[in-house]
Amino acid sequence: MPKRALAIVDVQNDFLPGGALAVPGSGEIISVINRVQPLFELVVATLDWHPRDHVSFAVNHPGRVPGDVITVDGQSQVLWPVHCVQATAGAALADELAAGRIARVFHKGTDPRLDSYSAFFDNAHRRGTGLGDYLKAAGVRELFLAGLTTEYCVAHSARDALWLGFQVTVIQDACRGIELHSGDVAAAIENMRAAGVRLVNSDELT
Ligand code: VGL
Ligand code: ZN
Repeated sequence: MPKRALAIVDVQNDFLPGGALAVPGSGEIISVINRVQPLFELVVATLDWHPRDHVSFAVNHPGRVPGDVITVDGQSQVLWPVHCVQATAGAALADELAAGRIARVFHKGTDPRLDSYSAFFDNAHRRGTGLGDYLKAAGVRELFLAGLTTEYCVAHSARDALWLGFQVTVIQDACRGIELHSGDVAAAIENMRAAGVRLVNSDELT
């Protein structure tokens, strides 16, 4: 049987209720993620891990507000509130997330000039996080994704994982989206499905 891994994407305080970039319903996914972790031979996690001068923070662009979209070095960049600043409480994994089975944590979004939604590569596909090589070295063929946010980090990670040759499944009830614009989450799910991502609910997993 090919080895199955679960990647827990960005389940960090700033994306949870009360956080700097709180994602609606995000508190509900933690118990789901904790419940499914034992079904996987390997569990990894990612952390959005930005320097304070990060390009994605609206405050670093005078006159801009969160939700604005700008172009930086040819890359389209959505602007966000300050979130997941390296080594702050907001960037820490959620307290209630069971962390004992997480074999390794991968950091992303660390380049001040370039954002990284995907767990594998920055948005310009210039540098890898090490996750792809790590999973391949561990013999992983199937990657399952859970976490935040459905239409940004989960969707971009799913796309890159397919590109790297993994079979990819998104556990839908273990993810939540920002829905900056209404319909964004549904569109991301349809794009993933069309690209070859399998979408399941946690109760379908064995
Ligand atoms: C994310 C917006 C900004 C995510 C990260 O984890 O989906 N979204 N930074
Ligand atoms: Zn971010």
